[in-house]
Amino acid sequence: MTNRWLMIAAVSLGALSLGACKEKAAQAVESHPEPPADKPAPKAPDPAAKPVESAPRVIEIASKGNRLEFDVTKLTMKEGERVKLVLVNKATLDVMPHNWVLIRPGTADKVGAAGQERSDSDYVVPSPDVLAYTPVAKHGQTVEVTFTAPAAGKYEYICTVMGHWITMKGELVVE
Ligand SMILES: [Cu+2]
Repeated sequence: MTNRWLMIAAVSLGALSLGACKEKAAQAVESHPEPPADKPAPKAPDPAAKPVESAPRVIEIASKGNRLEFDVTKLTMKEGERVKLVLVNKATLDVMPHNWVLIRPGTADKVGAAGQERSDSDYVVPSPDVLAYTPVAKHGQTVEVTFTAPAAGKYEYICTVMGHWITMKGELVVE
């Protein structure tokens, strides 16, 4: 009998101490949370770093709904200025793709005629008359081109898609 009681006592004690151990372990985890993952300290700006080239000025221009016109027909830039020209095609018809092509003055017919059927190359045939151009934007799409404004003077911009340049045009003045 005595032995049996001892055994029961021992087993109970074991169970108790096991439970206590588990509790302790749980407490240990709670009171000693994982150290935070190593995060690199935020870098202070390096005074010796080269100045970042300033962001280009963003100029937005759009088609006038389904009309063959730009909503802005006169732009002004400063010579040497970096510009990001953003073209939004607001047409709702899928037969109305557009682009924005900056050209030397007086070359609209020449550049327009050269590119009007060239759907394979954004309706543009590069030449010295073409100073900058966006890819073609389908209806609802937005395209852009970043370039440096040319020497002071007057320029023209047109859409060269399928004859649009007859009415889809504007003037750029570079000061
Ligand atoms: Cu167009």
